[in-house]
Amino acid sequence: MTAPVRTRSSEDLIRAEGPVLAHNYHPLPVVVARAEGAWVEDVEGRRYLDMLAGYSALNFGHRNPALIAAAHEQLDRLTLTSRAFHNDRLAGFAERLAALTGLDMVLPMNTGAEAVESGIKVARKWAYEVKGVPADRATIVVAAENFHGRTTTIVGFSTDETARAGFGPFAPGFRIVPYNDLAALEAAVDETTAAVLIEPIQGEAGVIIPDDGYLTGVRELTRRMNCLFVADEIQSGLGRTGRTLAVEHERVVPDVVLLGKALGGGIVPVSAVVADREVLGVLRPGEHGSTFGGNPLAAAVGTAVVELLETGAFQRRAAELGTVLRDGLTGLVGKGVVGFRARGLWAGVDIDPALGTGREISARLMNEGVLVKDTHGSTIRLAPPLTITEEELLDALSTLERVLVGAA
Ligand code: IF1
Repeated sequence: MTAPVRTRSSEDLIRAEGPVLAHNYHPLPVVVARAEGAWVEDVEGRRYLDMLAGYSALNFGHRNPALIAAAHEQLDRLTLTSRAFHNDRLAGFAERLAALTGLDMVLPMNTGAEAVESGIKVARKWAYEVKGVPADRATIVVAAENFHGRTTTIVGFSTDETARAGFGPFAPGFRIVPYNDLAALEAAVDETTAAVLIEPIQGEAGVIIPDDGYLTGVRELTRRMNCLFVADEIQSGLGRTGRTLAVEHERVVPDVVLLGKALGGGIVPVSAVVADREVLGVLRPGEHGSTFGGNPLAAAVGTAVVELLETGAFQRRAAELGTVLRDGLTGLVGKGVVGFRARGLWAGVDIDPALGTGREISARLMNEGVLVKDTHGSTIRLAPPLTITEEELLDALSTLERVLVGAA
């Protein structure tokens, strides 16, 4: 990394945002100017280990050479056509993504929320056309503490008041049940149910991993009750947990898999609904779409992402380094960590509230050169790029230990 041309300081840039940028975020006071692999560098040239990785959008690291090369090559040839015409990158992307997930068909979109919205539309259409639910009566069962995005429909079935309050009225047709509770799910599913929509691991809720058997139970229940199992793998999928999909930990195959974040290689927003033909086949021309969905640049980057995952190397790495992460966190329990949940290279770490809020701990880690993000209360989440080295990971863990000892 070469020295940045410094025109405005971090402080100045943060101050300048105030009057001109909507205040829908409260970022840590670090202004990132460049990045490579697991490292980012701020305007002043200070380096930080990125232990958030864009909420898993950067699973393959910042500026992964294979992905950057695919993007460059595509930028020099063709960037956008709209779906009014075919483009030469889309068929290959869909073929490979379908094969990677073991499902038949792909509906390309852009952001995660769009994939969720698209999954909801497809599930409802399936309910009316295939299951025979009376018009406009379809219901979708979701879990409490879910996070599926920020659109009006999606925040309407959130249980987080900060995400919801002030944005109603909300779309009807959703039932909320406790997560990880098969009996509650069974009680909520009936002949109107189009789908059960859940995260296989709840990210925003604090990396909540359901009990063994929950996903299998959801699969059996949805099959028995003739409704779709829609798995939001937008954050959990594409290598993060040590498998291509988090549902693979229970060898479960959902009817619909929602993908996003890492599918765009940290370069462009790329999301997708992946499903079998009986489900995605309900869409006909004009019923759904997007100007940017399936654009050649997105398809080229997405194809390169799938190629990386086809090797299995990133999933293996996440599993192997996941053991290092788990061991490291186990060693911190009782030393400022009150508990944690981890799978692969993904952990929610509950810090002793006496030591500070998650935000305060995150700020102290930032000052020590490690970037993380808090969730609710005193929980921080760790999700480094899957390309992080063992040494870097151990370094981040010892920085966490130092910060916790310093806070005690
Ligand atoms: C923000 C959280 C992470 C997601 C799942 C769909 C989406 C997300 C499982 C929507 C998005 C985000 C978005 C980002 C913060 C982030 C987040 F803390 F809010 F929950 F990652 F943990 N399904 N997650 O996690 O995808 O439309 O954003 O592409 O909203 O600030 P998107």
